[in-house]
Amino acid sequence: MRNPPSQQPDRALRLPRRRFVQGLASGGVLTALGLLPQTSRGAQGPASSQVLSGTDFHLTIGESPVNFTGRTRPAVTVNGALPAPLLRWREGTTVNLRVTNALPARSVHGHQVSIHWHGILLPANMDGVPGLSFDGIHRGESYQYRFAVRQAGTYWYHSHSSFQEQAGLYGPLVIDPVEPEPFSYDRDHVVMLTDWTDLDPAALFARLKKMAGHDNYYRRTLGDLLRDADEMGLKAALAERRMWGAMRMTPTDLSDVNAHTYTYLMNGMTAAANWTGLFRPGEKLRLRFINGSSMTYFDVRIPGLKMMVVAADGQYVHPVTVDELRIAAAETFDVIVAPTGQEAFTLFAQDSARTGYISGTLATRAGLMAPVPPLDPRPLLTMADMGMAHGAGAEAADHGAQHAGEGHAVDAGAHPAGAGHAGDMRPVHPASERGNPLVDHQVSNPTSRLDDPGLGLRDNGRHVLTYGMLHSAFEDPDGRDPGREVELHLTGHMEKFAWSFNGIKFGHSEPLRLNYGERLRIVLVNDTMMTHPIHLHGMWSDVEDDAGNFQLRKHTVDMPPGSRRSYRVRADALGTWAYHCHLLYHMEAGMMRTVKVEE
Ligand SMILES: [Cu+2]
Repeated sequence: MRNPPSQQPDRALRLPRRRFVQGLASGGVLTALGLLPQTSRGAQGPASSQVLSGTDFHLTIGESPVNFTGRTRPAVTVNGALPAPLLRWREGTTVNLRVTNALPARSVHGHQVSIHWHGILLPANMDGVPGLSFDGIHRGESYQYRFAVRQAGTYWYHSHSSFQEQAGLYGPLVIDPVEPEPFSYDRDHVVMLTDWTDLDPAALFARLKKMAGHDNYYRRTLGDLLRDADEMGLKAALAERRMWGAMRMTPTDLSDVNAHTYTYLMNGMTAAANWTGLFRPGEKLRLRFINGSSMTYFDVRIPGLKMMVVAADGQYVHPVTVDELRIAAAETFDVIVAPTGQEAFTLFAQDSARTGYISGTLATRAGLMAPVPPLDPRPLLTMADMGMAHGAGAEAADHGAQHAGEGHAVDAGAHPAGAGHAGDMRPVHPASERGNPLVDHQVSNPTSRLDDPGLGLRDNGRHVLTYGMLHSAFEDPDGRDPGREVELHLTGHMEKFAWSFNGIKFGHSEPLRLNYGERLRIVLVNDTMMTHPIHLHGMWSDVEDDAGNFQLRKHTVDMPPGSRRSYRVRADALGTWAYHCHLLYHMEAGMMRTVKVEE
C-alpha cells in the first residue's frame, strides 16, 4: 500500500533507477501529481549529483531524458548530469580533461560537441570553440584538454556547439586559490541559474527568426494610452506611441525569450523541487551565483538577508553589501550571507522581464521553506533606456522615429534642442550601419550607466548592485595606458531577429586583429534596445570608470540598451578567439567576431 506523499518525503529516492538526471522527477512530474517537493535529494543540492575534483577528469557528453514540465525530453548532459558535474580545480596545478562525445546517432543536438571553459586563461587550442580553437569533438571521439590553472574563483563551462548549451550542457567550475582569500566563510554553495525549454532549441531559434515578438504579447492598450495622455499630454503620448511603432517594438519588449517558453532552474531543479542549501545557525555562507542561462537575466535576492558581494566573474572585489543583484547571462558573483533568526530563507531570482522566477531555499534542514515573494511589476522601457535624448516628449519621439525608420547615421545637428549638455558623448556611428537593413535603431546619447541598477530595479526600495559599486580588489594588473582604441557598436533589428557588431553579421565580418602584448581600449556602444552580455575569450576585460581608469576585471561585460562602456584588454594570448554576445541566439544570429592576437 502506498503512503500518502506527505509521509514519504524521500519518495523521489525510490523512483525507478532509470537514467533520469538530477532534479527532474522532483521537478515537473511530482509537481504535476501535486506532491510536496520535499526530497532529501533536492536538499543536498549539487553536492549530491557530482563533484569532481583533482587534476584528471573524464567527461562524457551524452543525451539523457529529463522532465521539468511533465514531459520527458532529451537533454545534453555530462556524465549523465544536468548541470554537468561541479569541477573543483586548484590554482597552480595542470588539469587534464578528456572529453568524449557519446551523443546517440540520431540526436537532435548535433553530431559534434565541445566544451568551453568560460573565463579561463588558457592556450587558444584549449578554448573549445569549434572552427576557431579546434575542429570540435565528433561522435565517438575524444579530445584531451590540458592546461595550467593560472587563476582562482567561481567560473563555469559549457558547450560551444550548436544549441547544446540551451539543452543542458553547462556546469559549475570552482578553482581553489593558492593564497588565502580576503574573506572568510564556513561553507559554500554553488547556485547555478539556467533556463530550460522543452522545445528543440534549433526550433526555438527558427521561431525567433520568424516571430521575434512571440514571447512579448503585452501590447499596450487604449487604457494605457489614456493613462499616458493624462500624465504627459495627448500629443506627447501619441508621439511616443508612434516612436515605439517606428522602432518596431513596444515598451514591454524586454527579453526575446522568457517564462512563456522557459522553465527556470536552480542547480538543475525547478522551483517546485526547491533546491535547498543547508546552513547551521551562526554560519557564514558563500554563495557562488552562476548564470548559465542561454537568454535570461536574473534579479537575485534573499528576502531577510543582506548579500556581501566579494567577487565578480571569479575576481575579488572590494566587498559591497546589497539587497539585490542583477546577473547577466554568463556572469558569476560570489556573495557572503549570514543567515540568522530564521530557519529558512528564500533564494529568489526573477527574470528581468518579470515573466517568471526560480527559487530555492537556504535552510537549517531539508524540507523547510520561507515565503516566496511575488514577481515585481513589469517595467516599461523609457526613452532614456534607449539612450535617446529625453527632451520634451513629442520632439524627442519624432527624432527617435526618424532614426529608427531610416537607420542612418546620426547627424548631430539634428538633435532636438535641450538634448545636449556638457560631457555628452555623441557617438559616431560606423559607416556600415548606414542604410543597413539589419540595423533598426541607433543611439544618439549613450552613457556608461555604470551607476544605473537597470530597468525594473530603479527605486524599488532595495539596495541594488551596480557595476559602479564594483571595484576590483587589486590595481590595474597591466598598468599601461591603452595604446589605441577600438570602438564597436552592438547592432540589431528586432523584427528580423538580426544581431551583429557594426551591422555586420559574424559570417561576413573580418577578424578584429590585436597585436601580441599590446594594451588597448575597447569601446562598446549599444545601438539596440536589448541588453547584451559581451564576452571576450582568452583575455580579461578590464572595465573602466567614467574617467577612463581601471575599475573592474570581468570576463563578461553587460551592455544595457543605449549604453556606452569601455574596457582595457591586454592582448597577451596568442591565437584565434571568439568575441560575442552571450545570449545564445544573438550569437547564433551573428553578434560575434573573431579576434586574432598576432605577433
Ligand atoms: Cu545580445
